[in-house]
Amino acid sequence: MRFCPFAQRTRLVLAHKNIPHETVNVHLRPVEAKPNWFLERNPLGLVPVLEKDGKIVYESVVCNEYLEAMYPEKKLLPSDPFELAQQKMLQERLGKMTGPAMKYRMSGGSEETFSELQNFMKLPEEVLGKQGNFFAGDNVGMIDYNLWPFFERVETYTVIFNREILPKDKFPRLRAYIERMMSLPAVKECYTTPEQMLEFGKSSEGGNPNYDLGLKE
Ligand SMILES: N[C@@H](CCC(=O)N[C@@H](CS)C(=O)NCC(=O)O)C(=O)O
Repeated sequence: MRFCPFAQRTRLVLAHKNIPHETVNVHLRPVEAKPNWFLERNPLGLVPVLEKDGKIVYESVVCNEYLEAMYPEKKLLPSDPFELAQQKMLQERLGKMTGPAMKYRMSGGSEETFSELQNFMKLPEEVLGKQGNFFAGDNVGMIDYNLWPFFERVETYTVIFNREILPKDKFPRLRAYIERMMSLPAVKECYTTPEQMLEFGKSSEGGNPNYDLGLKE
């Protein structure tokens, strides 16, 4: 599903590692119309799902770790066990941005939820001060690709509500980080414009998401 942040995580890793693959998109609504071939591969009925040589892997984090193990070139995870644990813990903490981000979106951009979201974003801003260029350190890592879909969506809210969430004066490191990420080929390849995201969101609210939006015939 082309607008799913979790599927995007895995698409980012496939793109980063230049792994040849075929993408099969799936309509997730109506729920009861999910195709059998999909439910047979993932009984949870969630994207992403990977299939290689008849082996099935689902859950975005599991998919990405599987890809890292199967395609070790252009490494995304540290080999030091403690460093790995630290990055995973950080990903859990920063991933919590989805809570305040969703609240902001659902409230229609209320003042209270705007402050809550901005307050949360002080955490990644502070972390970048210690980590350097990326949350993984000097180079882009798995944590960056796993979190990126959420940052991309927070940027979308700036367009939807016409109010900057991460202004340069308050969030200089995050702004530079977002630019750095946006310059990566994998991020460019998997990017959805705020306008498309907005249009997809509107179609979803009506209960009939336009999963094919932007696709050429
Ligand atoms: N924990 C899962 C979450 C995946 C997920 O929630 N995917 C959504 C699309 S963004 C989905 O497939 N939803 C199915 C549905 O809404 O029925 C992962 O990380 O892969």
